Amino acid sequence: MNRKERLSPCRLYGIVDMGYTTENQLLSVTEKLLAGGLGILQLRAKNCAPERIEQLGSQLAPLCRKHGCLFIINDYPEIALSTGADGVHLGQDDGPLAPVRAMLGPDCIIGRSTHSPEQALEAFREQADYIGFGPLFPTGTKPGRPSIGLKDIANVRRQLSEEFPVFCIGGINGDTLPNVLKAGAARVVIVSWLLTHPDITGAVTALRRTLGEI
Ligand code: TZP
Ligand code: MG
Repeated sequence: MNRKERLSPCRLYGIVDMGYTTENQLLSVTEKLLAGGLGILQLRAKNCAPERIEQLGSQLAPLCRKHGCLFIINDYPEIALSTGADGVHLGQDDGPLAPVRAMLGPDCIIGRSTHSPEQALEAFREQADYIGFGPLFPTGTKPGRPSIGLKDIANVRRQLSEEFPVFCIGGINGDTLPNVLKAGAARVVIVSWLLTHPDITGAVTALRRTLGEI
C-alpha cells in the first residue's frame, strides 16, 4: 500500500506537540500513542530549532514505521525529506504546494491547515492530500486563533470529493467529540486532550472505535 492508501482509513490524527511534552517524554508518549494503533502522527515543535526537530524526527520516523503509523513533520518539507518522514504539514502562510510537491515527490503526503470553507476548497484544488479544518473551538494549543465553530463542516465535506480527508481540529475532547461528529465530521485531530490523558493508549483505541476506524 502506498502512503495515500494508508492515509485513507485514518480517522484519528495525533500530534506530539512539544508544548505538552518534554524532550525526555517524547519517545515514551509517542510509544503510548502508537500502542493504541494510531495511524497518523505529526511532530509539532514550534519552539525548537530546525536542527533539533531533525534530530527528534529522525528518532520518531523509524518508531512510527515499525508500528505502521504515518509520520508527518510540521512546517519543514526539507526535514520531512531528510528524516524519511511520510509527509509534511503546512499552514496558510507557507506558500503554494506545487514547489513542495516537486521537492517531496508524488508519493509524499502534504497536508494544509485551513480555517474557512474557501481555504479548504483552495487546498483541495492545490492537491493537498488532506486538510486540517479548524480550530473548531478555542484552544490553548493555538492561542489567539479565532474558532470557527461547527457550522461549515458538513458543507465543506460535501463540496470536496467524498473520500478527501478533512481532519477537524481544535478543542476536540471527550466532551466535544459527539457534537463534532453530529455536525458531520468523520476525521479528527486531537492534541492536548490525548497528550494529557491518564491512559493515552486506551484513549487512542477508544477514539478509533468511536470514529469507526476499528
Ligand atoms: N491547528 C488548529 S487548532 C490546533 C492546530 C495545530 C491545535 C489543536 O490542539 P487541541 O489541543 O486538540 O485543541
Ligand atoms: Mg505551520
